[in-house]
Amino acid sequence: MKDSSPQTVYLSDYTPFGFVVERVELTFRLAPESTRVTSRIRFAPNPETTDRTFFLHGEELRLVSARIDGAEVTPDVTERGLTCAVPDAAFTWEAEVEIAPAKNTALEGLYMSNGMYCTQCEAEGFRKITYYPDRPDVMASFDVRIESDLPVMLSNGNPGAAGDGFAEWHDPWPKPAYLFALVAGELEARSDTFTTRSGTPVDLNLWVRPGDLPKTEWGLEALKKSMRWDEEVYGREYDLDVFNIVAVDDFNMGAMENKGLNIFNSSAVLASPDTSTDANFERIEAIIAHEYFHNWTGNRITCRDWFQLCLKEGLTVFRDSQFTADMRSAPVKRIGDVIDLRARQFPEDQGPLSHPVRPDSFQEINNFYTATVYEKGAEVIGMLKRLVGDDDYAKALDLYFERHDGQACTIEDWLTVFEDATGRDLSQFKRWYTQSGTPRLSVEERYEGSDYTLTFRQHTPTTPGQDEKAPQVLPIAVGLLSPNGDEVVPTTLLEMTEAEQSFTFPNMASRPVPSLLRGFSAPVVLEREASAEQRAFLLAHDTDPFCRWEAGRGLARAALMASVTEGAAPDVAYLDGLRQVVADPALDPAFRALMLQMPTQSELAQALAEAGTTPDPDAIFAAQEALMRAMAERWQDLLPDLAEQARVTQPYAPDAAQSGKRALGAAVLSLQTRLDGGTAARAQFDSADNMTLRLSALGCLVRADAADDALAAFEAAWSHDRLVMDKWFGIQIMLAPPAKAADRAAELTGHPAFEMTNPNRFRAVMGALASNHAGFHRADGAGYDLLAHWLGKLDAKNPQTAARMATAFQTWRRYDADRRARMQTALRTLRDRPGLSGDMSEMVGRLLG
Ligand code: 0A1
Ligand code: ZN
Repeated sequence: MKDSSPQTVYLSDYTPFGFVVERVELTFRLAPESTRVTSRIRFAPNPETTDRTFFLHGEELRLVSARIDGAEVTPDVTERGLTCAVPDAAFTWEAEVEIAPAKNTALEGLYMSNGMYCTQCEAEGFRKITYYPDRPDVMASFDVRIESDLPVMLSNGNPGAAGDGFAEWHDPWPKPAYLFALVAGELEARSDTFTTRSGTPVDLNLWVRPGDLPKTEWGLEALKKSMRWDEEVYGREYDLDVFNIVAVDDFNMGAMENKGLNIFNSSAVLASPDTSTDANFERIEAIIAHEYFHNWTGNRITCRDWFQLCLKEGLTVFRDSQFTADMRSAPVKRIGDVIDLRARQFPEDQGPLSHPVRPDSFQEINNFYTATVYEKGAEVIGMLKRLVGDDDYAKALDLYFERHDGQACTIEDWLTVFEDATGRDLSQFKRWYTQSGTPRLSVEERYEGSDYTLTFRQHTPTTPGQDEKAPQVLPIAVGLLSPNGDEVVPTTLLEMTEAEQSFTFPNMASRPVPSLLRGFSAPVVLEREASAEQRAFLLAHDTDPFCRWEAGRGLARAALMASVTEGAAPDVAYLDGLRQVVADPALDPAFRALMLQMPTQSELAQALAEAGTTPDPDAIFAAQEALMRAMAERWQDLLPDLAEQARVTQPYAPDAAQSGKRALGAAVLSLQTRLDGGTAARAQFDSADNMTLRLSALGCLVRADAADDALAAFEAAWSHDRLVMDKWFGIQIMLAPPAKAADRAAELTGHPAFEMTNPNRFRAVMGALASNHAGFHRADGAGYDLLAHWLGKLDAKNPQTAARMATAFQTWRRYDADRRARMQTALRTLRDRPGLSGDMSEMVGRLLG
């Protein structure tokens, strides 16, 4: 483990490495406690610099021997790497190291999961495998030989010689070390072939432990769809003879785009109707696409340094959302993405962890795989596309691939491509990459003569380390509706560049109703004092699905806030307006299900804090329950009809049409449970023939505190399946009545199947607690103490996952003095633990500010 005083690295300090790597040859002799790795690396002086310091990263390695051009050398070895005197000209470095994959619980570098060997090298895991310049701008082709008695041995690139006890792999595409991968184990594959549009056949394999083969069909289909889509939409073809995917049970993140050998968290690739929900199927399709798309946006063109992470991640998330929009419903995908952005990125950008999409300093890069880099990074690309238009976006992307293939690039390179392809000056737009915080946008309307004028003001509150904020380029998509509901001005893109700016629409016969920020055209908080009538009007008439949904969401938020702050009764006008939309059989059931989804308790807490009211988690929970109950009571006559509309009669398929119906059905069942205490939910639980229906019913029962029998039956039926048991652990905490959530989580840490070293299981318990808003924020601090205690324990074994989960505390400043003090104490106790990791120490330090 690294020491707890990591150093801060600055973007402005970038310098190239003094050597280029011409070739890497690696041999692995696998053994759980003592794997031997020998490396033979050809270095040559880098003509771009005169600095010839020869420093190779290396951590937790036992150096057995080192040679330069065949002669033994004795390098200077520290905890972080080695230095050595080297010749002035090209030379060959050879080293042998010993590592212990079986002892690696951090899941970075080479480790073991269920008896199989696997690797995770992004961002800085390769240095735990051998000594190497472990930085993304050092790219090389790799030859790998694996020796073991395991039947399957895989690495990047194309297969070479293989025989009894060994397998060789050759990757012709120069790559940084973070894309290196190795897998060995008793695995079986579902296989297929994909023929690229230029006619080259590619062998596809999805490798799993033998019992998991029935869960591989969906993943492989998703891979083929992704390969075809990238050819059709971006003109990108695959570039090796094989594409291997491996499912691994112990994995810190969702998946990893290693060249030609993607490694997946089994939860992000394995699916079957009986064990996975519709949401799981959709997520798997998206993650397979995401990792596959990285082959061009990340692998063929990579990042110069880790500050440029959004170069590959923002673009690849943007590409995978386009893919999902094409495969499923574009408006439903967009609304889902906005819900997610507001739930995860907005709190980050408005709290102590706020950082620019391209950070300019960090201590531990693992802590910067954030919603800001990924999701806001994707929003920035969406804005760029909106501003330049679809054709110029396509031109710019073609130029990007042509100009930078095989290179390690920066955000400057990316923006220059857009400037060159479109003739636009993007210097102001670049602020989206360098300025942190969520811009707030307010608007005033004026109607004079026949001129209708919208005046916008933008302002970004200060964020840690950034006191001054400059105006950003905001693409604001606007439509105007006449009072009778007709659209009089179709979607028009206003380009705002000033702190305050007006846009006039002449010749308006009557005062229109504006539909603002259509499609959520910029990731801002729209501060708009729309009246309930205006919102209800937009809910009924807006042609833009996002704005229509947003109008309903705004009404729900206002009703809930009034209930929390003034004890107002549930807003009947809102319920009746919503009913019109929800009952409309012409509308997509998935869209109607989204309309029925209430603002989250955390979102309400944020909105209250912004309005100057200290949020009370119990009051928020109670208000939400009261509104749902009122809705259920007022719509009693409608619910059976809605349930019928949501019924699927065909055999199960995880497609958009069926999933939409089941999502609507789940929302209806949740209302029904408020009326019958769980009778309908129990009936659905018992008769369900797929996991989506079973789990939504179980969730209703848990929320009604009537799930004991169902939970026992579920456990008895599924104790053999880890992924299903993660659902079982999670749901009974996530949806537990708030007073019980922390106790339930504590109790489940004593369950024989609770394994803290498995990130999925740890998240199923502790992540679920953090997501039960009122449960986590229980007034006596039990939720805080439990989470902090377990984060401390996990930190000693797996700092990366532990530190990520500490983000649950990022909103601590919102709450009342008592809760604040309890959260601070929990964080300080965590901070003061002996041997705290660098990851966690950076995180807690930033959280406490
Ligand atoms: N690059 C992968 C996810 C990933 C990110 C960070 C990791 O370790 C710090 C590992 C994997 C992706 O975007 O899918
Ligand atoms: Zn990615």
